Amino acid sequence: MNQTERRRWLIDALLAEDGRYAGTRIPLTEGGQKKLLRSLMNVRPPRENDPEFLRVQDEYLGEELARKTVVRADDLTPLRGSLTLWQGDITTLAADGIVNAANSGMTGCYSPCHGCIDNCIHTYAGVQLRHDCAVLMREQGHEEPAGGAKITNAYNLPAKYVLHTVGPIVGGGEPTAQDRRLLASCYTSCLDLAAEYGLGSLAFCCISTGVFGYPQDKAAAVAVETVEGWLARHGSGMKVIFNVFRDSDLEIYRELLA
Ligand code: AR6
Repeated sequence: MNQTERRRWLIDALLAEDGRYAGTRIPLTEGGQKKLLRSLMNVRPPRENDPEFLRVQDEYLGEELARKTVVRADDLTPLRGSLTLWQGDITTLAADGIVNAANSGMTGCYSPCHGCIDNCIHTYAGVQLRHDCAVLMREQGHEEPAGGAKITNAYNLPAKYVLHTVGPIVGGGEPTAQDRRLLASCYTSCLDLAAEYGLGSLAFCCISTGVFGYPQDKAAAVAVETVEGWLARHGSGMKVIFNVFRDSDLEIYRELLA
């Protein structure tokens, strides 16, 4: 199969899973088909996956990744100690671990083609990620509290592992002392887990500063202070990458790390 055939095969397979999709018209353009495929993946409940589906999906996502520029964490130059700053899409970063800003359900974002990092990570990792998260959540038996962390394989992403953490919901106002504690705890929980798994590099996104509305500058200050404190306390040389997406965050972190 070529890439177009794989995409059509995956769309057909996902449409066939749910009777409500009967009669869905498949767009003719590549862009339209990509959007439909991503949407179908985003809304799909976690489930055991058919090996044939996984084979085609993994070939498809592997080829999509091959068309992107992947940045290796090892090639990034730290700014201060082992603290590194990098702007870009975290799904194109080859680090030992990347941090996902998850929600308390912890099985990804179900809103079709939503612009959050959770949606992006689950889309390009593949459907195995949601299944693994669902298994972890079933074992846990309750929603994920803010400030903790869980680790899974990264499947079709260039990273080795995804660390999932739920940040505090602030909604744009002044963060409380508890919000600050919870955000700091997201960073330390991820670092603890990364150390436990022996990761040499870990990329943090700007947790809570998108949909959850933690003011960007205040969140960045917590992030840098917490990570620096943790590295010093543990005498750790782990390469920590602050992964920013927006230009405004790039400016904020540049100043903090100057
Ligand atoms: N690569 C790196 N950073 C990204 C990417 C990407 N591909 N996409 C977005 N960001 P958000 P939150 C940045 O909203 O505030 C989800 O729906 C983005 O610019 O993704 O913790 C979850 O399921 C921002 O700086 O996470 C939760 O319901 C940062 O990632 C909720 O959002 C975090 O923004 C969590 O909200």
